[in-house]
Amino acid sequence: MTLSLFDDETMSGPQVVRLGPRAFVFRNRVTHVARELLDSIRALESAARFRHMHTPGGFTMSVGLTNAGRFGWTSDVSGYRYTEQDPSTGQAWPAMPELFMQLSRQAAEEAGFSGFEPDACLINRYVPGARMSLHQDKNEKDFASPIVSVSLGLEAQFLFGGLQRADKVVRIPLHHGDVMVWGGPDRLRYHGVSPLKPGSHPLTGELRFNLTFRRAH
Ligand code: MD3
Ligand code: FE
Repeated sequence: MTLSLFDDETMSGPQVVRLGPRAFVFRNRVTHVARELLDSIRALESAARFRHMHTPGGFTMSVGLTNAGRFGWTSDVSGYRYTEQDPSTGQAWPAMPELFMQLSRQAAEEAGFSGFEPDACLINRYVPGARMSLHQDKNEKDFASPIVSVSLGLEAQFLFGGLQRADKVVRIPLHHGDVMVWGGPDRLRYHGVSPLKPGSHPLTGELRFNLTFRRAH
C-alpha cells in the first residue's frame, strides 16, 4: 500500500491553511472521529438542551447553543457571560468528554500553543438559514489562550475579518472534520458565519455543528 500524504481521499487542497500569524485551518483533522463526536453531542444535549439565546440587543440567535465543561457561555437581555450552571435547569453543565479535551489540546499544540486547558466548550447547532453575525469573542478572562473550533456536518462559509469591525472580510469554506485554531494577535479578530445553505450530510442530515473550546476563567 502506498502511503498518502493526505488523509483526505479527494486529495484536494492543502491540509493546513494559514489565515493569519497565529490562525490556522487544519482540513479534515477530526473526520476519523466524527461519529464519536456526534454521539457525544447527542449525549450532552440530553443533559443540556440546545436553546436559542437572547442577546442584550433584543434579538434571538438563529443558532442553537449548549455547553460542556466547567463553564458555559450564556446570553440574555442583561448581557453575555460564562456561568457554572445551565440557567434553564440550575444544574452544572455536563462535563467535557475526554475525547473533546484531547483533540482540542492536540490541535492547539500543532498551532504552537502548548498546554491548552479548555474549561468551556460551546456547541453551536445550525439549521439552514442560521447564521452568526460578525463579532469578537471577548468574554473570556484572558486572551493568552487560543480558541479551537471543530466543524461537523453541512459546510459553512466562515467570515474572517480583522481587529476592527470595518476591516475587510474574507470568506472561507469550513467542512465536516475541519479544525481551526486562533490565538495570539489573531485572537480578537472579527468573525462570523454566513446563513447556512440547505443540504444533507450523511452523518448530520440538515445540520451543522460547531464546537469551540475556550479557556473562560
Ligand atoms: C476567530 N462560532 O461560537 S468557529 C462562536 O462556526 C463562533 O460556529 C463560529 O464564532 C461557528 O463564537 C466560528 C471559529 C472561530 C471561533 C472563535 C474565534 C473563529 C474565531 C475567535 C477569534 C477569532
Ligand atoms: Fe466567535
